[in-house]
Amino acid sequence: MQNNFRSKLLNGDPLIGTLITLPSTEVAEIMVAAGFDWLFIDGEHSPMGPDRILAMLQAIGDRAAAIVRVPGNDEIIIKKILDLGPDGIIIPQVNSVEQAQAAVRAAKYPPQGNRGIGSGRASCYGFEQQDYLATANEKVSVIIQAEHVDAVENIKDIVQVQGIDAVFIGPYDLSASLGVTGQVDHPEVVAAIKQVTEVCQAVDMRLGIFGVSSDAVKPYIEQGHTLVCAGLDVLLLGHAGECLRKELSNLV
Ligand code: 3PY
Ligand code: MG
Repeated sequence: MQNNFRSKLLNGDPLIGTLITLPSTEVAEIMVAAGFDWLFIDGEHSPMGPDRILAMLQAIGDRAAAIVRVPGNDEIIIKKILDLGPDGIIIPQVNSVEQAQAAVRAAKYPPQGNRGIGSGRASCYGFEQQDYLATANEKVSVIIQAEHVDAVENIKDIVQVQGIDAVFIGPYDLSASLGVTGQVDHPEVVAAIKQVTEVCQAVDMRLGIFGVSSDAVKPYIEQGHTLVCAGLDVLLLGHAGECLRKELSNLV
């Protein structure tokens, strides 16, 4: 865990990350070596469960920030993942104030929430228990995803929920909820993202977004999104392999 990811996030520092979906500690190490500020470890759309996520966090150490997307907005899974000691969590599909409140409740120790107390890696297996209990609410980032038309409709109220550090837009699920599945550049998707962006900026809420490439995220960086996640391991590997194969095919 890094001590300063949350303060950088709240400060609006640019944080460039990439999405890790392969359950490979080597891939995590490679992306650390590539110099990303943060790694988005996907517990939602990957085979990774808590055991593998633990290994990923151990491989990353404090050389990059590690943010885990939990598979759902569920207090049992949120506490299990937080006990592994990530720098923060991303909660998918937060579409209402009630869901945002539930996410914060599960992620924060009392009095802000009702996160259960364990003695996992987060607290150095109990050796740093008191210190972790005293500081976790301030150190661990809670990031919710706006990725459904319902979230767009409710965003003005969602951003008022205390304890949310950033809103991370999921353009793909958003496109599906708008009936234009996968068309992340469709005008309706772009308009929905603009609406979320404007509401967040009006209240100084930090913003993030995913895109498959630097071109995909560039317009949003220009609009002030600071928590940027570009590319994903499988596509990076696949594209590099395909390019190499094509170059060689042209020679033979
Ligand atoms: C989406 O585009 O739906 C995402 O969740 C990206 O992380
Ligand atoms: Mg999504």
